[in-house]
Amino acid sequence: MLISTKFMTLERFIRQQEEKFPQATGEFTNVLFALTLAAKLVWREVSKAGLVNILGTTEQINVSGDILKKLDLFADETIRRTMFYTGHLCAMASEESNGLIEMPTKYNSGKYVLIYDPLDGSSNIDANITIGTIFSIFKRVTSFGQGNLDDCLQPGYKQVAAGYIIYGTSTMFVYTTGQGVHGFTLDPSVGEFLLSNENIKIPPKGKFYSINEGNYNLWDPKFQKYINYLKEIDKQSGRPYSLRYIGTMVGDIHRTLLYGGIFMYPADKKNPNGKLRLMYECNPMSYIVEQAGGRAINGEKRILEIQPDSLHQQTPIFIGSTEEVTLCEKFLKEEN
Ligand code: P6P
Repeated sequence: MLISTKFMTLERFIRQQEEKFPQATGEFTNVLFALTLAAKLVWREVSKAGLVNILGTTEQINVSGDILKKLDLFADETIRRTMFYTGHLCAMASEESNGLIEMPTKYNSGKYVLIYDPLDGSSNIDANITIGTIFSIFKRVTSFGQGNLDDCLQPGYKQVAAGYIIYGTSTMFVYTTGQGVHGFTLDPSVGEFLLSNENIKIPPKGKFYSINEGNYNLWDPKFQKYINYLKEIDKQSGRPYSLRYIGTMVGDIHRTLLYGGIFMYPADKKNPNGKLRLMYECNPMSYIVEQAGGRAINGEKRILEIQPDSLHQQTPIFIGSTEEVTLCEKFLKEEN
């Protein structure tokens, strides 16, 4: 069978993107290549988790107190091992670890910083519901040697790349380097991510809202008013909206990216700064959604403009179609 000319692999696409930058040294490309390998290694375990005794929990508790699933641990260690030896990273931080990851001395003075959530939505693992890996890449700000917190705690608009791998009905690698958002679907028969969604653009409007309504009584009254507005019956304005929520940020935002709508995790009485982490979840997803033509705010400003002061800080997030985020923002900023 002739290989279709559409056979655009992720590696070839990354290489083509690099050719647009004559001054490129290839280091950044190698970091992305290593990430695609890590994605395939994690996919291999996630896709057969039900078959081997890898489900269930470990006795370890991670920084956010979630029960650490065996797959979480596997994904975290796989990404570390694959990324350690690129030689192009000076610092790495995982959502599953307190501080910076200890890197091998000979390989810890590269140009880039990798911040990642190895397995987002892991509470869904045993129910075979979509989970994902999220990554964010910055250029270092210190001049040489091992990287430090200063290299990590940069505002999101300084990211040089962000992406996620979604392990769902099929496995996709979706990423941006500031040249649009592109999606690649894994063809397990050849073990390659093939271009399936070039230059993804989020619809300006959407009929889905995505949120954990169980927290309704914990929300600010202005936000409750906005959610009630979405549920009113008014054909002319396309209301009521439909609620879609799977409890995995990667899955909920991937659907929002493709179908339009809005995903939200606001502050509430239980989580006064919101639940989701700025560095590991909100920054990368916001960079992607903005690159696809959408918006991402914390209620006051762009997520990407928040100056982080700690690796695990949380932020409220309202992200998705421009018109939907702008409507939500109007309610949040309403005078009392
Ligand atoms: P809740 C998963 O644990 C996660 O970090 C995100 O992937 C998801 O959007 C959110 O938390 C779900 O939180 O409070 O609705 O269970």
